[in-house]
Amino acid sequence: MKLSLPPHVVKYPDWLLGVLPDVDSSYGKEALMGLAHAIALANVSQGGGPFGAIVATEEGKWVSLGANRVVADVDSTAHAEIMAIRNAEKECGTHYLSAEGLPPLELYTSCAPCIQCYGAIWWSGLKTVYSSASKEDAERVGFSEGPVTPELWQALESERGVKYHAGFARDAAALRPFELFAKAGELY
Ligand code: AZG
Ligand code: ZN
Repeated sequence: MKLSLPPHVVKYPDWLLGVLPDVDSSYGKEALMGLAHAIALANVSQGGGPFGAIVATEEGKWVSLGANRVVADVDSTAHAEIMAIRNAEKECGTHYLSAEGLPPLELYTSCAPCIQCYGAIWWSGLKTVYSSASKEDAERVGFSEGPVTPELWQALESERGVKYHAGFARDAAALRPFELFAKAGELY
């Protein structure tokens, strides 16, 4: 099992890769969340939902990107977190991101994961999750996030060892994708 860092094997559209100021750089945790916000914002202009996600190493090397493509791809599972997890697994050549030989991997998501993404995180092998905007922020513009509760996050930690940090860098940039989406996006 070999993590390819760099070069990346997953091909991304130019608009998505273009969000990264320096493809080869390491980023701090706030910067990684800033990139997730930037993906979410750019994605709205690309016909997607206001959600972005990144999988990275603890040292801040990005492994994969994800953007919500539910409407664009006609795929109810194409949430930002799931896209980032799928791409990370392709990148790492394994369906389990805690497989032997891989460094601990972290998810940065622009918004608190919905019930579907909670399930995907459960099976992914990710070690840590940082989320920024809240379930309420998403539901305010019409999304339905499902019955995700603090107890479920506790179960994820006690049974799978996943640390969850909610409300990370929930600043103006975290809310901007929802503001743009409310004016211009297609709700589903
Ligand atoms: C969503 N919530 C999150 N966090 N991410 C997505 O991609 C979503 N799509 N609908 N709700
Ligand atoms: Zn989701």
